[in-house]
Amino acid sequence: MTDDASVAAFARTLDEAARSSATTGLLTADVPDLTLDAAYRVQRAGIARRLARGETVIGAKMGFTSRAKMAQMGIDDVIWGLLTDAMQVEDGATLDTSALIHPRIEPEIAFLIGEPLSGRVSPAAAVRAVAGIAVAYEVIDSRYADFRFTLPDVVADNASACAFGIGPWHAPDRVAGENLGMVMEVDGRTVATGSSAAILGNPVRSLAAAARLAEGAGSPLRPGDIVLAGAATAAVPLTPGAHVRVVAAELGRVEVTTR
Ligand code: OOG
Ligand code: MG
Repeated sequence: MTDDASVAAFARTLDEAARSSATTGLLTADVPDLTLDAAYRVQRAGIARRLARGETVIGAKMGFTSRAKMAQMGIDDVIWGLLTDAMQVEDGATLDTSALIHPRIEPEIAFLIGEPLSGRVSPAAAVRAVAGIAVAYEVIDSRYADFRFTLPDVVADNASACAFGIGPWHAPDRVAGENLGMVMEVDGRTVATGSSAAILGNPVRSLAAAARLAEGAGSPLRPGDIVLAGAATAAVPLTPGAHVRVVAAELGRVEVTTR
């Protein structure tokens, strides 16, 4: 049952779970044959609820673009979710985690789109649409218990999107973005290390995948949009009172403190 009314009801359930800091049951427990297509309709209906509250879409996030994430979550299909302005945390700012369910943080590479981008493009063509590249972190907070879900469930839940922060932008011609060493530290202790090459071999491949998903969704990436290419390592739990720093070779660092 994935008529418009069910899609809207699922979107509402997930949205209310996020807003009340409570997990909700898997959609596939109700609808075992929930298609990916229906799941993306639920995702868009959830975003429409945010837009109705005054938020704006400012880009997209890619999911399961690294083996580390595929292995951690047991899913190996590349997906996307949408980012809104309310999810962005200024570099160095404090994030209040008290209203979150069970947040995790992961190190990412972000792209700033300079030219409209959509459709089946080569990674080289995707790079030509890029105005900037930066180190980033993403805070994910699944609305399902224990971060356990199937592919359609996590797609419907906007790919667990919750919050993100971006370091200083760099010109893409100066930094290629492939094979940059990455480190995530919590309170000065290294909790994850990896390389941007963990993201589909090169994060620009993730950007090309985003262009393909943008075409499927009928919403091309626009100049000024941000694309999070996906985590380079597994995610780690994010607790209150933590200071997290993500560093990428050549791109500098981005930081967040939690309370
Ligand atoms: C889904 C989101 C995956 C990534 O970077 O691979 C993701 C999840 O892990 O809950 O954001
Ligand atoms: Mg991520």
